[in-house]
Amino acid sequence: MSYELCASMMCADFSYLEREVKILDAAGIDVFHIDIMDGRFVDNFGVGYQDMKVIRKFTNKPLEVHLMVKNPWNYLETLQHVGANIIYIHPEADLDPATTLERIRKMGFAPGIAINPGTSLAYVDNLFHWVDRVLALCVNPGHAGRQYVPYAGKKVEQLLELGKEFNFDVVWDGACNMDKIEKYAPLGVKGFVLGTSVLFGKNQSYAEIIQNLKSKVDKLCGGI
Ligand code: S6P
Ligand code: MG
Repeated sequence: MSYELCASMMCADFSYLEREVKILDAAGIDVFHIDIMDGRFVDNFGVGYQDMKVIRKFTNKPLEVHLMVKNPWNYLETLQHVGANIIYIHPEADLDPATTLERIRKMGFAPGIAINPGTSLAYVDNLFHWVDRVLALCVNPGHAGRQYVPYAGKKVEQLLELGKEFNFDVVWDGACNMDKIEKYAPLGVKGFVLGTSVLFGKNQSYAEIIQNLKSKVDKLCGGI
């Protein structure tokens, strides 16, 4: 069972962005997670295009973009120029999310949807046909360091079942700590977005944290 550790770049130290990217890359991060916000869909501004260009310049690993914006269609062309590989949209932020997801795939990105704690699976069920990945928000969106929403784990388990039926991967975003990874990696969650809960602002180096995490999870997932 393979899994991906994704660094939530809005939590990085932007005074040293180049160094942060290089260290995370060398430490074994699999994917760089980029939160883009418009101050309207959520009350914050995350990573900008200019920052993404810097991240792209110093890593060849996949960049997954989590668009917390209204009308995500408007952002797609620019995202091609700044090197995105995977794009998640929030269905509530788009009048016709299926058409946007279709366009995302045609443009060569892997399409995904992000599901807020307050959005039911029933609301998005016709979109599972269109995606490669589903980002399960386990905190309310917009900020790092938010509190885990207690029913999110059950929703992730339901998504894992749906993922088998519709052939998509499930990625965990928000309040992702060691306990959550140890429990949900063996259940089949593919990606874990690592933010302030486990990776950034700690007394250990990124390399130590990532190695420790990988060795624990590898044992639980059968030694891979
Ligand atoms: C939140 C955003 C996330 C956070 C990340 C922070 O809206 O989508 O990607 O940056 O979850 O992690 P933590 O561990 O601080 O909750
Ligand atoms: Mg995110």
